[in-house]
Amino acid sequence: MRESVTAYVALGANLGDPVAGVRKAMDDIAALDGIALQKRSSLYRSAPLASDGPDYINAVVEVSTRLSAPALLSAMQQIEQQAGRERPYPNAPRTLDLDLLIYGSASMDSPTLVLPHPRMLDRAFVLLPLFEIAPQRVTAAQLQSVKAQSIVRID
Ligand code: PH2
Ligand code: MG
Ligand code: MG
Repeated sequence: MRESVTAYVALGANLGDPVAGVRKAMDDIAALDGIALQKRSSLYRSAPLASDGPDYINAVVEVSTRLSAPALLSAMQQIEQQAGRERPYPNAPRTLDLDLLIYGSASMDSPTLVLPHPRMLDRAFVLLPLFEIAPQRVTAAQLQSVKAQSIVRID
């Protein structure tokens, strides 16, 4: 069996009750077989970036798991589906988005999964919550590069 791997998942929602949706998704991740939830960031509110609709609520969690990266992704997609996720067009508003950011030291580029997440460094709504729970994973220069994006920590 493979060693346990530390992974980071970004949560985002801007439809329905996004605060409740993100909190429930954290609980759903914690309840999964084969995944141990290690850390949850605060929740953050920000305007849609290259998307539309209401403000987003975002957060990041740290998990440890013996699941493979594709199996972890698939488990996250099942939770998105249970939350009523629809994909009418790219970057559409959503009830729940769960993105695999980092899986151990894995670097991969398949049609279904790119690691680390290719856009994570462009997004304050990923870097700030990631920095909160895993400061060793984010550099000062990376934080500096998203400083112009307005984002509020809400709890
Ligand atoms: N997710 C996107 C596109 N834009 N903007 C915010 N503020 N938060 C998000 O989670 C987000 C976004 C694509 O997944
Ligand atoms: Mg996303
Ligand atoms: Mg996604």
